[in-house]
Amino acid sequence: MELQALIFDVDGTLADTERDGHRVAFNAAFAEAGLDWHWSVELYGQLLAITGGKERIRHFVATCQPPLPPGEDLNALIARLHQAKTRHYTALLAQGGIPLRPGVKRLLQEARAAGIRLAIATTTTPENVTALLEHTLPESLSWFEVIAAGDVVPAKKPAPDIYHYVLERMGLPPQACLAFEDSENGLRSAQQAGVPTVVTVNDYTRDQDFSGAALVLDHLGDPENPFRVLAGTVGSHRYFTLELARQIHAQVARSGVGSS
Ligand code: XBP
Ligand code: MG
Repeated sequence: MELQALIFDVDGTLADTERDGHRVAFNAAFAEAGLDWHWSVELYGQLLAITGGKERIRHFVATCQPPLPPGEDLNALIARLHQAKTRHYTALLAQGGIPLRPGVKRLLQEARAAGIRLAIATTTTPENVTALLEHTLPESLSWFEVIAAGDVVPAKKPAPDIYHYVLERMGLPPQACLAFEDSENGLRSAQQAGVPTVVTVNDYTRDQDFSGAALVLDHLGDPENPFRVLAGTVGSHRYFTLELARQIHAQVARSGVGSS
C-alpha cells in the first residue's frame, strides 16, 4: 500500500515545547494562584511520564503531596490552574520564542506539494496547537485536514485512541500512514494503532525505549544540518525527505518492523 498521509505529534516533535514552554507556563500558573509549587527541569522530566497537563497536575498532587489551598475541590483547582497554564503557554508562543524543529517546515512543504495528506495527533490542548502553528508557520493551519488534540478522546497517549480517531476521520488504514513522535508514550500510542512510526528524540526522551520504531533520529535534519541515525537504516539520506518517508514506509510494509 502506498504512503498516503503523515501524522504528526506536536510537543517535542514539531517543536521543543516542554522544558521552556509548557513547564514555564505551569510554574507561572502555580505562582499566579499563590501556590508555592515549582516544577524544576529535572522534576518535569519525571512528570512527563504522564501525558496531558491536567493529568500531570493530578499526578503531581497525588505523588508529591504539595500544600493545597484550603477549601477548594481538587477538580476545580486543577481546571483553574490548567486554564491559566494554557493562557500563559499561548502568550509565550506569541512571543515567538519556540521555533519548529529542524526539517519540520521543509518536510511539511514537500509533503503538501506532493499531495500527501497531513494530520496532527496530540494530547495537548487545541488552542496550544493553533498558537504554535500561527506563530511558526501560519499557512500550515489549513494544511492539516485533521487536528486531533486534547480531550477529544478520553484516553490519552500511550493509549492508541487519538490515532484511531485520526485514522477514522481520514478514512485511512494505519498501513497507509507514517507517524512522527518524540517519546515512548507517543510511539506506543501510534504503534498500538498499527501506524509505522519515525521517532525524533529530544533531551527529555533520548534514553527511552524506542523498540519497534521504524527509524530513530536526533531530528529530521536539513541539508545544512544533517540528522544522526540512532536506529534504523536510511541509505544515503542525510536529512528526512518525502523520498525517505516512502522508503521507510515500504521497508515496514515488507518486514513488518515499525508497526504493531
Ligand atoms: C504532550 C503532553 C502535553 C503537554 C501539555 O504529549 O503531554 O500534555 O505537556 O499540554 P505528546 P496540555 O507530545 O505525547 O502528545 O497542558 O495542554 O495538556
Ligand atoms: Mg510528544
